[in-house]
Amino acid sequence: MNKGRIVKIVSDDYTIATAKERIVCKAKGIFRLQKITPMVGDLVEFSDEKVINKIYPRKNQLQRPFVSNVDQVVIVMSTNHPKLSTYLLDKLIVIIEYNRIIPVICFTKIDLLTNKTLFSNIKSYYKKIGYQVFTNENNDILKIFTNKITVFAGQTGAGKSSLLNQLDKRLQIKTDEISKALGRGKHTTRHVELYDLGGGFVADTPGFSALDLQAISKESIRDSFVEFKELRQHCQYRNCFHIHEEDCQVKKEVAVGTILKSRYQNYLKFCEEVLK
Ligand SMILES: Nc1nc2c(ncn2[C@@H]2O[C@H](COP(=O)(O)OP(=O)(O)OP(=O)(O)O)[C@@H](O)[C@H]2O)c(=O)[nH]1
Ligand SMILES: [Mg+2]
Ligand SMILES: [Zn+2]
Repeated sequence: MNKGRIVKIVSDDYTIATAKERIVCKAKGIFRLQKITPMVGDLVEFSDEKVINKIYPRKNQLQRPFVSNVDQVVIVMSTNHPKLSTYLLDKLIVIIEYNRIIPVICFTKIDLLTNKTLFSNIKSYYKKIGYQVFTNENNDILKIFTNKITVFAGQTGAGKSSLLNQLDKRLQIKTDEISKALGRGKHTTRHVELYDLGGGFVADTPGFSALDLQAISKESIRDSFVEFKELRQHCQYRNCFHIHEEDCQVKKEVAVGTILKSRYQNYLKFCEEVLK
C-alpha cells in the first residue's frame, strides 16, 4: 500500500506527496457516499491504480483555510502598510490557541518600521509570554518547519506570500494578487496548497477581511491569554475574569506594566464581542 499526504486539490484531482514523488490520484467513490471530503493535509493510502482508499484520522481540521493536521500557524504581521495591529494579532492568537494549535509570530516589512521602541517592546513581550517570534529580516524561521504542517495566516497585504518566496526562491508565489482580487470584491479562494519548505509542509492562505470569535466562549477567550493563566491563582476569586473583580492579580500587573496594556485592552474588547 502506498502512503502519502494530500498537498493540493483541484476539482477531483488529488496531488499526493510521498517520500519520493508527487502523484495525482482520484478518490474512491465511497468517500462521497459517506460524505467524507478529503482535505489538503490528510495522510492517505492509495492503490497502484492511483485511487485514494483510506484517510487516516485527523488531528484537527481548519475550515478557513480548509486544511487538516495543522501543527502550527505563523501569524504574519506587518509592522507598517498595513499598520501593526495588536488587536488582530491577539485575536488570531485566541483563535489559534482555541483550536489547540501552536501560534508563531513573524513580523514583516521591518524596512517600513517607524516606531522602533514600541515595536521592540511588543516583540519582547510576546517572547516573554512564551511565543516564538521572528521577523523577515532573516530566514531564521526556516528552522521551525521540519516535519510539521504550518499554515501562514494574516491580513491581506501583510506579506505572507512574499515571505514564503524569500524563504525559498523556487516557490515563486504570486504576490499582491489576492489583495487586488479582494479590492474588486471577488471571492477569496478556498484552495490551499502545501509547499515543501524547510523539511516540512507550509500553506499560504489568502488574507482575511474579518475574523470573528462568535463560536468561542468568554471562558475560552480568557484561557487563551497564556499569561493570565498562572496569575489566576493569585486573584481573590478562583474563577476571576479579571474584569470587574476586586483584588485581581491580572489588573495589578496591567497597572504596573508587567502585562502589556494593549493585550489587556484587547482581552476586554474580545469579551464584549462575544457578549453581543
Ligand atoms: N517594503 C516592503 N514591502 C513588502 C515586504 N513584504 C511584502 N511587501 C509588499 O507588500 C505587498 C503585499 O505582499 P504579499 O506578499 O502579496 O501579501 P500577502 O500577505 O500574501 O497578501 P494576500 O495574499 O492578499 O493575503 C506586495 O506589494 C509586496 O511587494 C517587505 O518586507 N517590505
Ligand atoms: Mg498572498
Ligand atoms: Zn483576576
